[in-house]
Amino acid sequence: MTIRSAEVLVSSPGRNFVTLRITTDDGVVGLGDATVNGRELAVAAYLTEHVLPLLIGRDEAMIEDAWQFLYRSAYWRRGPITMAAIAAVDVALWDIKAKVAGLPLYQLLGGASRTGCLAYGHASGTDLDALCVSIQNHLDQGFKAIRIQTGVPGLGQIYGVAGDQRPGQRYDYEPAKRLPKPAEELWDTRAYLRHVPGVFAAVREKFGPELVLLHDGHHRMTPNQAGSLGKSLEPYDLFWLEDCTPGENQEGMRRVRSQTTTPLAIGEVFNTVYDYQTLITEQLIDYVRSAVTHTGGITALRKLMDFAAIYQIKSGFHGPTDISPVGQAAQLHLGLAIHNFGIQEYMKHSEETLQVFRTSYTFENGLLHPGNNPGLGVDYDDDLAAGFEYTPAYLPTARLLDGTVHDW
Ligand code: EZ4
Ligand code: CO
Repeated sequence: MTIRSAEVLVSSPGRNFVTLRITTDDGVVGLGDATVNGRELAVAAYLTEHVLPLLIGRDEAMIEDAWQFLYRSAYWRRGPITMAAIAAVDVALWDIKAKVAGLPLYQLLGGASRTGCLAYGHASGTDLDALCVSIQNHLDQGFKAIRIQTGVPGLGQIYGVAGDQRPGQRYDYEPAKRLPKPAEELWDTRAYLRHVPGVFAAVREKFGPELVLLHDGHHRMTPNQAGSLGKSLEPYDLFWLEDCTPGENQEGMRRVRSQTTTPLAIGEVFNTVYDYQTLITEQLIDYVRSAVTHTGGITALRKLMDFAAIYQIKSGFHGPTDISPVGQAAQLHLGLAIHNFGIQEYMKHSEETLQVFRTSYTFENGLLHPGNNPGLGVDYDDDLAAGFEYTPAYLPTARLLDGTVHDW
């Protein structure tokens, strides 16, 4: 068979998504996710202008060859836009291969290594009481692992904390509320560092020692501040502290690692294995945060995870709602199959999103499972998608109290 057509589908069912659909001359359809939150049309153009014309007529079964060709023939290497475009092609071709085989994709990746993928949800509250309500909601939904974020006294709205505390309101669909420019938030790292350990103490006191707790620092600390926070959180037994400092300075993580035994997770903004080279070989992290969508697809992330396995580093794939259900399904198949699976981030998509993307993955007793339909197990409804037009939407941006732009 060969690739007959490929289309880039941009839609906004609840939030913006870029989806690639590849169809073979036999009519087999594969889907890939190419969504880069806040920069969606850059990937759409990269695919439409520079990748799609190269796909038509290729043998869709030659996935490794397609990956190497798209990575090496571009001359320009790496970067989030390129790697998301390659990921979309890669995942769509894996979807096709598994459908042709009549198997769920995880079977082609070696089969299931576990009954399901431990998932963590996002609890948040502007204050401790609201946070505890949010944690209880997650426990009621069956979550066994929960990320907790709270407001900081003296600061207003902070990313990762629901602004609207009424039941059913969520912060994650369109954090910038579809403004033409990113919303600005105030940030003060010292105030944050003073506040967070007390929150963990109170949550441990109320919910007990067994609950798996995580926290995201969103790149806002220096390595020294991160080491200090990690140390002060040790009594509360975190599953991980995520993005405690910008990870692109890989050597900076040596400083953090030498200060604390709190497990560390990094990499949701990385796009290749090279971003992790020092972090992995020096065992400076415990979990790889990459998403299939932003790291060149299943082909690349599986190799990255095999490299990490040698150093006892596990997966913790990025799974916010800006990873489409196609991207989430792909990493559930990979997570189910690899030996060094750690945990999977899981924020349920909005009803609109799940109308357009029909999924077959399940969430039960705290575990996600990709389902047993052939391929990825996700279908895309064009008619419904047509009702949700793309609208620019940005993540918020952070400034220090004196107006200085800070790390996001
Ligand atoms: O801010 O998905 O761990 N999860 C996160 C996410 C990211 C957004 C960025 O697109 O940090 O909520
Ligand atoms: Co994060």
